Amino acid sequence: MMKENGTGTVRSAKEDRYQHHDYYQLDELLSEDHLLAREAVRDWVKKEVSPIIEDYANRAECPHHLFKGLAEIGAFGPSLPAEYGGGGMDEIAYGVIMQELERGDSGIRSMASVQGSLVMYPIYKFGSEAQKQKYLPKLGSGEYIGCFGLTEPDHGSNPGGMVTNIKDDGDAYILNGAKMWITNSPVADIAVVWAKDEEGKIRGMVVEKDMKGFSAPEIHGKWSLRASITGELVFEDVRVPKENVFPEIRGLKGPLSCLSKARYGIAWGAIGAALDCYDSALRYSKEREQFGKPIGQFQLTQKKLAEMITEITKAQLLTWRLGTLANEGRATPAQISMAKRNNVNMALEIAREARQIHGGMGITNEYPIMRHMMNLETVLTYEGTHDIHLLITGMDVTGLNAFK
Ligand code: TGC
Ligand code: FAD
Repeated sequence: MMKENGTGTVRSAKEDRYQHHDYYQLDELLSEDHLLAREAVRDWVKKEVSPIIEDYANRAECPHHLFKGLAEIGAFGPSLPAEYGGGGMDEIAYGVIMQELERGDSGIRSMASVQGSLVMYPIYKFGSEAQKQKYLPKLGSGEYIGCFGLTEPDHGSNPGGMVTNIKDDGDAYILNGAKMWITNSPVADIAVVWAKDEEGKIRGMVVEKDMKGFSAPEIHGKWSLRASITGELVFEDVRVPKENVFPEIRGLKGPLSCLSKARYGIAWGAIGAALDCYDSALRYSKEREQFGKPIGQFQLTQKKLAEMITEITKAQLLTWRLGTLANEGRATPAQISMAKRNNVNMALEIAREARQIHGGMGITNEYPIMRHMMNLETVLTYEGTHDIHLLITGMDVTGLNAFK
């Protein structure tokens, strides 16, 4: 769809003209399966996400109807075993899928991150066989929506201080407390919840939406991640059967190991948002004319674009290597922190530069830039803030802990 704006011809971003950018021919490092998975997700995003996402973000509404489609393209737990509802692929396939989803919108990638890495993964990793059989197939097929409750109103960066708690009551535990900022909670069928037992040890459990005393009110007023629904989890004497509690895992390493899985996906995903901003800015710089020539001919515009593709290429290399380490089971939490922090910050800076290249048009929803930029403010904060990940790297290289 062409649009005349009086000073030249500019295309509407709702017609998704995205083309992949691979400056260092890194696609040669991907397998046929990775490329096929990526293409399938890219096609799906162009068909199902791009035409509607600006409207949903504008109305601050979550396109729930995409859950089934996400399941069909294998976006839930791509690297989890197929017999447990996952995709049976490797960690790089998981990464390229997250990248394509976030190229569409961080909120769509969030849907997949939470479902696959924060709900299916802990049930797969820590659940009893009965819990796996009961929940994983329904989560993998999108029949159930899940959410992950770790953050509390007074305990965000420091989840170890949580006050949500369980007390033994025969064949059940009585759960009390509240969780805050929980992606998908108002629409979730089940919540993976982390709470302290009477010894102060963190335990994980599956809470079902119909359990008495459990509610999940929506949080309104977000300027970021507007096409994703966020809410609280409130527990008032909720009776959680013991069979719903993960049998073995104790301590913060339970939820933190789920976060490692999701942070890895975000490291890949953020590159998708950066690529979309770069792609739009590059095209705009060739189509938009000022002073009688395309703005892409000005050195200052070229500097912006050259630095963008340089940073994207560095992030692609970092993340590909992280993926090979993850495939070998050797990616450390600190390495994942470095990639999450670097890539999200890189994407946010690229969004800001891309907005400048689009001039005034960059602030409108004719282009995806402001939506990505606002989304990335959340991505910079959730799954561990920018500064928390810096301190994780600092701790890793010095051996000295800034948190204690
Ligand atoms: P600390 O004493 O360092 O560690 C406790 C235990 O956990 C182990 N551990 C990890 N294990 C696996 N993966 C990781 N990434 C791990 N990090 C630490 C650690 O070895 C230890 O094990 P053990 O056996 O000795 O008990 O814990 P700490 O209390 O000092 O906290 C450290 C800190 C600050 C790094 C941690 O609390 C942290 O990462 N804070 C950030 C919180 C966060 O990321 N929250 C995210 C909430 S979920 C979310 O945002 C979802 S958004 C979803 C979406 O929409 O996409
Ligand atoms: P705080 O921890 O209060 O941090 C405020 C500031 O203080 C930050 O800049 C932080 O870096 C800084 N700070 C804190 N401690 C230190 C320190 N030791 N040294 C230096 N600086 C420090 N959580 C879930 O459990 N499940 C979800 O599904 C989920 N989804 C989310 C969706 C959205 C849209 C958002 C915004 C958040 C979501 N979160 C979720 C919560 C998210 O993980 C937290 O917001 C995040 O961990 C930060 O916690 P906080 O907001 O309480 O900030």
